[in-house]
Amino acid sequence: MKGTSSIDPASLQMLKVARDGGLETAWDRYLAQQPQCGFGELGLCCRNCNMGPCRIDPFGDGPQKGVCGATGDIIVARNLLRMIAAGAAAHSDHGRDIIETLRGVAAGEIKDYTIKDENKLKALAREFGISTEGETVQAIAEKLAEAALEEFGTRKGYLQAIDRVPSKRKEIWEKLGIMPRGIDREVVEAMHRTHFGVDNDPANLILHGLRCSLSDGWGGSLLATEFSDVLFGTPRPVRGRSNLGVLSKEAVNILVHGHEPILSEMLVAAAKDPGLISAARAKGASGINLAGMCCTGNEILMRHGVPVAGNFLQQELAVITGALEAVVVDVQCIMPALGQLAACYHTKFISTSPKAKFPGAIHIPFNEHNALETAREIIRQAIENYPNRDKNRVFIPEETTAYVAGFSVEAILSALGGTLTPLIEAVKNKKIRGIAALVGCNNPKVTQDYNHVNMAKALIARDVLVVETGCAAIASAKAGLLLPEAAELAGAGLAEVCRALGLPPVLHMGSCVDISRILTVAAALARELGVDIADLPVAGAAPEWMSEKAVSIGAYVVASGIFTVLGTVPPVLGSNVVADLLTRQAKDLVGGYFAVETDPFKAAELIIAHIDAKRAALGI
Ligand code: CUV
Ligand code: SF4
Repeated sequence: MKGTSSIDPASLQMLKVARDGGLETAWDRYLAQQPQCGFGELGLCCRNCNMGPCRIDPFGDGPQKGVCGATGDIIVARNLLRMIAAGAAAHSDHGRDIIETLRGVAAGEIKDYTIKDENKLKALAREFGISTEGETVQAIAEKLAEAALEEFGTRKGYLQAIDRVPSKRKEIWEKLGIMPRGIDREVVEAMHRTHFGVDNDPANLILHGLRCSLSDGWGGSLLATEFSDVLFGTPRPVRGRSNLGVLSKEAVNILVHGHEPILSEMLVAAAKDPGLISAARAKGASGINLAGMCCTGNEILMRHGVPVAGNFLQQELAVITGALEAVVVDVQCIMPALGQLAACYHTKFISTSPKAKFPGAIHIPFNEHNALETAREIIRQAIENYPNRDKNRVFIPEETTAYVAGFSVEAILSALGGTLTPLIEAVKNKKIRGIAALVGCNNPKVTQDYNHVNMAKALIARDVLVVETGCAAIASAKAGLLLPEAAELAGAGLAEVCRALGLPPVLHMGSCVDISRILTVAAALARELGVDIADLPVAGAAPEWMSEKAVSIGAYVVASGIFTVLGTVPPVLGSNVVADLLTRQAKDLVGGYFAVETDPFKAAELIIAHIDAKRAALGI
């Protein structure tokens, strides 16, 4: 859908408010960037050394080599590897912060968090070969945290969670030499290889890109998920509300945006503090209303049913409601535009991470050691700010939609009665045709939520069970697809399964790091069936992706053997060699491969055709 900004009525109303008020959003800035740089779009510019910058003429009239002699193929491959490295680094550094927190809790240095899921702690400890017999929870947690931190620089050969993978998959990775070793090591090696004068073979670069991404999917992201569950609780199905209408006209509104649940969990706790609630009332507010955005929103909606105000492209729109006392952020996917925009209102833009400072933000450093007190201070500042709200400038769209989220692997298993067998049976007898994972961001190149929602609907209508994370899942929440009632939009087979189990046809499995949950289910299904992950009737898609994290995700999903459709074009089309590697040769190498399809209906057809082919090969 070209030329329209969003299919979300709340976004459309807010965009009108923005226009009327002369306020600029990402959509305006996107237009102002037109036409975007053609070299950049194709991946053909290089700034990796100061003989450059260099660019390759895609039409063949101008230079075909950089100053060093690098061809377009080399430049495109190097640029892609750097994108993967940045994405893997972001997820993995997030994972490290969670593990460090667990380590501090276990050592008694961090007092404001507790271990919420001891069963998961013990299960992980066993996975790492740590004995749990007769040990205290504290002692187990300390050893487990140490072992997990080792994963970032481990020299034991490969990452622990690789043992979750079917042996066929391991053999493929070993044969190709892409078994992920240490988590940090693969990112460092990616930066080394793309330094001037190192790796100049496109295929060799891309193979390392796959290895680096695997250290994210089966490493950093997976640890982020598992250790968040240990610390904050493993998600269970929970109901909540979504979209900008969750903001309140009467209450102190605090929006928490970013990624790491270390911050958002503590804000959830502090927002319940009776003292703070009465302080809010003393200022004339009805109470404190905490709402989430993007992935940190997903973390707290999964665990607490906290309302989610929207996905990536709604961060500015939330400010434009004029009803936010504070936007509190940590890391990732936070637009630097927020500072200037917040200054047009009474809204305080509060940054909290030493890693992420923003123009126009008030910085309140948050760390695990002073977590609750800092969370209280942040909320206090928001409360103080409430009288500054200009009621005449408040416009909150009515839109809210209920959702059910919280489908961790454990929750799915318990919905299935403890084993994967009912799911496998439903797939075998074609009530469920296959499974598609829809993940990733919004991007102003795509009408907001148009690809997400239409792809999800097209897939469930054809009996494909859809599992989601990230901003894709929030799009489905807003569209009402995360409700058991949405089974009526599903094909007869899927609808029957959903009704029997009380499940929505689209399962919200969490934040972007929680794509590791999807990998874990896929690996378990493959092991159960005695096949490789690549043999499953399963596919992935990132219909509106924008971030480098999404590039790393796409790479590890493909490297894990899963066909993946991208809904926005990655900057690789400047090289036929690289494009061919990703969309064709990858199939022979790792089983998974990419397709690019910007039309969500055609993308759904690609997935259905892939699933049907896999079913046929399995003889089901
Ligand atoms: Ni981490 S990576 S915009 S919040 S999904 Fe949302 Fe998800 Fe993309 Fe960012
Ligand atoms: Fe140019 Fe080569 Fe330097 Fe890149 S590495 S900027 S292509 S000289």
